Amino acid sequence: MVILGVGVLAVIEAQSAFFRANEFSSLAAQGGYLAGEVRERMRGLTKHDPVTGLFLQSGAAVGWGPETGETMEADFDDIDDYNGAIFGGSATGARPGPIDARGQIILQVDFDGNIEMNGAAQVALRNWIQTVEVVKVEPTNSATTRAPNYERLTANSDGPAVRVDQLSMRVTVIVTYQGMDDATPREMARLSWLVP
Ligand SMILES: [Ca+2]
Repeated sequence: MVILGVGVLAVIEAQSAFFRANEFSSLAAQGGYLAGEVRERMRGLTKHDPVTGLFLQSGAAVGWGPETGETMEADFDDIDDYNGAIFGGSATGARPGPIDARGQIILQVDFDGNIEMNGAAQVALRNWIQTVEVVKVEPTNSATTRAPNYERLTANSDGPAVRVDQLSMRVTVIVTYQGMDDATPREMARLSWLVP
């Protein structure tokens, strides 16, 4: 009886471990997909606003983040607009999401392929959040981050002269998942790239 008991336990344990590993790999794949969608969405954008750019006024950076009137994600037209953007979830300041490469909200679909509805409204994909971080970095050393208003008018040991809008940018998309059994969000994907 003892041996049988151990055997059954072992089988249950093995199945549980398989389920966890399987769950993790499918969540990681989904996380990677959601991160890639944001990168696709941001592909081809200029670093700073195509009309007003990024400039200094009394030492402060003007043009970092969305410009006046750029309230919806669909209005975002440069990379710095996305800094701090959250797509999905209910945190303060969060936008509808998660979003795909066209900026459309990804919908919750059941096993039969039907879009879940809440009355007449389509329900967005649950439990997933995309967060975007944008920082300025040194063109010759992307590990060195700089404040939005940083510029260097003459070359020195830090590098060549760069005006406020001439630094490189590092964009990071962090994708988290929080299922019913998760006390806190789990980071499932983190995708970073440089914009020279
Ligand atoms: Ca803009």
